[in-house]
Amino acid sequence: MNITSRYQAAREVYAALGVNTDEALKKLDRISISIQCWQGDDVGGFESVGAALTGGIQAPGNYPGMARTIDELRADAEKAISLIPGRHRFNLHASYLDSAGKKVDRDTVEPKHFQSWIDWAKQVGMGLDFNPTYFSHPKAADGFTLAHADKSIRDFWIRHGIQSRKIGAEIGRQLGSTCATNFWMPDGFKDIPADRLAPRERMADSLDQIFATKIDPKLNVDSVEAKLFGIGLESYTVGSHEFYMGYAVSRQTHLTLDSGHFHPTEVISDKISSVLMFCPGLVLHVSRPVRWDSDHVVLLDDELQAIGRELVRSGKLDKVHIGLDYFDASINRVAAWVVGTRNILKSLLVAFLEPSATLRKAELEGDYTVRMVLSEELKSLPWSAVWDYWCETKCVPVGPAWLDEVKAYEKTVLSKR
Ligand code: RNT
Ligand code: ZN
Repeated sequence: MNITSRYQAAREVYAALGVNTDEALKKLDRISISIQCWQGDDVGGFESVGAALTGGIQAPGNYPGMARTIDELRADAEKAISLIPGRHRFNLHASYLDSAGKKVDRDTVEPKHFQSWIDWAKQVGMGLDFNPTYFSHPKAADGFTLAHADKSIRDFWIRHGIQSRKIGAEIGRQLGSTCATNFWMPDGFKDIPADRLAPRERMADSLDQIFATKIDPKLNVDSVEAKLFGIGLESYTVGSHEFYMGYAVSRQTHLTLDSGHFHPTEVISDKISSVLMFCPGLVLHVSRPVRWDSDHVVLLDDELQAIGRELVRSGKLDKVHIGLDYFDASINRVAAWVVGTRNILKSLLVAFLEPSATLRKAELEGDYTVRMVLSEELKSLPWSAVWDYWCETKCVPVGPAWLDEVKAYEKTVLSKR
């Protein structure tokens, strides 16, 4: 059976449950995933002084072919997006600036250092998102940035935050698409602090200074990202979940939920509805923790499907910026981008194909048997026929065929690096 006939058969199966597959695909068409630049080069970036990766994050592995220049990273990203259905976004870190070889410190980054990225984004038809970089820098070497006890170091990082929002706003203006600027600071202690409060007060004060200037939310929205702990910062992280939930709600910023930033059995899927009730918007860093915040490639596992369902069921997708955050250096980096992005899209498709009204009705009527049995039956419905059809209509390879293209690219391009 060809792809279209398989799709037509699947359409009937879903129609019998009251689900319109054409409508589901229209909704999927509107989804943009923010693809993390840092998967392409193991969070290296392009500052002229190459600093080691710090901040309690790691990209273990040494798979050959890592992008070493901006041109290589863009070429790799273009290869990846050619294999991903739909129109997406690219998520930049400040350390990926294009300063034409000149040393530009973090507190003096400007929109002009990202102009070539904006031009590239226009050319490939993607939106951009942004992140100030509060790690891999001498002024972050002792584990503190915006919460540092030394005012001069705090001020340096405050200037970085202020500049980063200007870059975000300029990106949003030139591309005509809101830039989500995400603030994650690693600040914390390896060992038990004597004072848990003062660094948090300093962090809130620094952020207040950074966010003091209002920016049109059509151009740029600010988000803050919490974390449980980082490597070498096991005892105390200033920006914990409670800290940022409180901060984001009281200041009405967006909140970023990263799947790897909670206790090992704690999941972000259950947090989405609450954040959407109290914050103006939500940024997701979809990742996959394996025993710790290991940033493994996103797989189509139970939690990813739960995230997809919660996003769709919320009815507030317009308030959510879905981004990916993993960096695996042990496999082909282009393949890592493609498989993770296709997986989050698959999870959203499955969610769009859910007969949610029927499930809610069963729940309201107390018929938990129907709720459970129907949910189980949905797992084996032919959603993959709908997915394949979508890939074909978007002119990207169907099924595992995309891997052949990545392998050919590895042979002709990556292996020559
Ligand atoms: C670190 C955070 C942060 C980074 C990126 C590179 O734990 O998840 O979002 O991964 O900014
Ligand atoms: Zn993250």
